[in-house]
Amino acid sequence: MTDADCLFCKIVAGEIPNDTVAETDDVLAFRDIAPKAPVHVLVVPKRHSTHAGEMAENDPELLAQVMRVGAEAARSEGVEESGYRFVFNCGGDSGQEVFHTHLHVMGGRPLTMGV
Ligand code: D5M
Repeated sequence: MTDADCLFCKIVAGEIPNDTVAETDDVLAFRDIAPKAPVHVLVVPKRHSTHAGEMAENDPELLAQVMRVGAEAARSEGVEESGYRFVFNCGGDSGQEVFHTHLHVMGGRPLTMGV
C-alpha cells in the first residue's frame, strides 16, 4: 500500500473529514467513526507506518508521542479517573483493518477482554 491509498493518510492530509480531539506537529487524534465505547478515540502518527509493532522498531520516539497524546485524550474526554484502554492492532489476525498505525483509546463504560 502506498500512502496515497491509505485512509488515515488521507485524514491526516485533510482529504477526508474527521472529528479532531487533539493535534500536534506529528500526531492527530480523532473520534472513531464506529465507536465501540462511549469514548473511542484514534491516535495516529502523521507519518505513515503499518502498525505499532513496526513503529516500535523503527520510530519508538514517535510511538511514545502517540501514547502521550492518547493519555491526554483520555483526560480531555473525561475517562482518566474511571479508566480506559489502549489497543494497538498489529496485522491481520489482530483484526487490524486500516494499515496505518493507530492507537485506540476506549473508555466510558466497563470493558471486557472482548471489548
Ligand atoms: O481499526 C480501524 C478503526 O478505524 C475502526 O475502529 C473504524 C475506524 N475508522 C474507519 N474509517 C474511519 C474514519 N473515516 N474516521 C474515523 N474512524 C474510522 P482497526 O484497528 O484497523 O480494526
